Amino acid sequence: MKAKTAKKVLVSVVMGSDSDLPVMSEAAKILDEFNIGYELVITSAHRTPQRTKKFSHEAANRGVKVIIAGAGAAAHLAGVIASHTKLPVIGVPINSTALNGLDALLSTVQMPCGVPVAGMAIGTSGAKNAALLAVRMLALSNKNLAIKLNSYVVKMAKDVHKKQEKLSCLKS
Ligand code: RP5
Repeated sequence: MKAKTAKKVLVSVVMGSDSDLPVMSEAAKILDEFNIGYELVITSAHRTPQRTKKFSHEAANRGVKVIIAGAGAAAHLAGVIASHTKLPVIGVPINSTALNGLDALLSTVQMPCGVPVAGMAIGTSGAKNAALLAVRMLALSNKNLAIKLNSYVVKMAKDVHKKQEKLSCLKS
């Protein structure tokens, strides 16, 4: 486990394997954009169950506020982490098998009552939204972050308007 920056780590971006990194790095890019301290952690619910348990038990005490967990196949990582911590856990299903991520999606979202995981979409959209959801959670108690989040949403809407204008120019 390695801190990405000297900033205080508020978000753990966890993944089951390094093969998940191309997708999960999309979450990291969003966190960078918001200047949020995060760490990248590889641990597997199935291959390293003890490491996953230890990570989950220690995360809150280390100051982590939100955990984003991405995994493919029979993706139990987010659910197992959520069973060992009371921190909010956001699950990202990854398309890494012949089932194109449907296996991971169902494994991530179909949690039994009592152990919540916020399930995202499969793949990069899910990873990006996981980071944005973490930003929304952190923004509840961080005014500067709330302002940045507002600007992000305003820019997103402006970009849609620009696309419309571009389209209208092409048509006329
Ligand atoms: C899952 O199995 C990982 O999250 C990954 O998506 C998938 C395949 O892992 P590798 O065989 O590429 O290490 O546990």
